[in-house]
Amino acid sequence: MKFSFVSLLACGLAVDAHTIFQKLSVNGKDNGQLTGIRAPSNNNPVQDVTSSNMICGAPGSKSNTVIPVTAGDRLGAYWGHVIGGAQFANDVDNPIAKSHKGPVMAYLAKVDNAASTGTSGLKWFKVWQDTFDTSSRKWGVDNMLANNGWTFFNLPTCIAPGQYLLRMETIALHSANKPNQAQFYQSCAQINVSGSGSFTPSQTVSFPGAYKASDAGISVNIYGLKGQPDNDGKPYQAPGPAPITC
Ligand SMILES: [Cu+2]
Repeated sequence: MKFSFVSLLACGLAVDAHTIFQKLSVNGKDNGQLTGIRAPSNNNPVQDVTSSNMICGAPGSKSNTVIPVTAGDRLGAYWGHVIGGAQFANDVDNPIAKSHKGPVMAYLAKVDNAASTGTSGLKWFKVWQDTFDTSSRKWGVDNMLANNGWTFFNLPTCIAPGQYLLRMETIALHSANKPNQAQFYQSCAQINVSGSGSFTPSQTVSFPGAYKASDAGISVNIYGLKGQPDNDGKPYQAPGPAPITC
C-alpha cells in the first residue's frame, strides 16, 4: 500500500521531473552548455529499451566540438532538470526529482570522428557506474543530487588514444515495479582521448540490445518493507556489463 502511494506520487505529480546530461567538465574545467554534447532537446525519458533513442537520447542538439581529454582525467557530467539546469527559480526537481532513485553509468564507444559519427552499430563498454550502496542505502542519483547535478569519475588510464562517444546514463527506478516504467536518460559527449593507454575491450555491447525490459536492474521494485526507496537494503544489479578494469 505504502510503496504504491510513493510511486503514484512520484509518477502522478512529478510527471516531468526528469533530467538531461548536458555538459562535461575535465579536471574541474567546465566546457560549457551543450559543447561537445549530443543531448535530447527535452527531458522526456526513454522507456523502450529497444529504441534507438537508448543510444544518445532522442535526437536533439549537435555540436562540432570534440572535447580533448587525457586518459586518467577526472570527468564531470552535469545533469539538469531542463537544458540550462533549473526550469524556474527554486526548482526542486533540478537536477532531477528526488523520487528518481537509480544508477548513473558511463560507457565509451570508439569512433573515427566523434563529431560526425553515426550512433548505430557502435561497440560500447562500460567504464564507470555508481549504482546503490547497501550500507548507506544511497543511489547514484542521490550522489548526483548531493553534488548539485554533477557526477564525477576518472576516465580509466588504460583507455587507448582516439575519438570516442561517452554515453552517460541515469536510470530512474521509482516506478520500475510496473512493466516498462524504468526511465532511461542519456546523452553522449564527444571526446578525443590522448595518453599512452592501449585498452581494447574483449567484450562490447550494442545499444539498443544491451538491456532487456526484464533485466533485474530494470524490472525492479526498489521499495523496502517500510516503503522507502532503499531496495530493502539488498544489492542492486545494474543493467549492462561490469565496468572495465585496467
Ligand atoms: Cu522522470
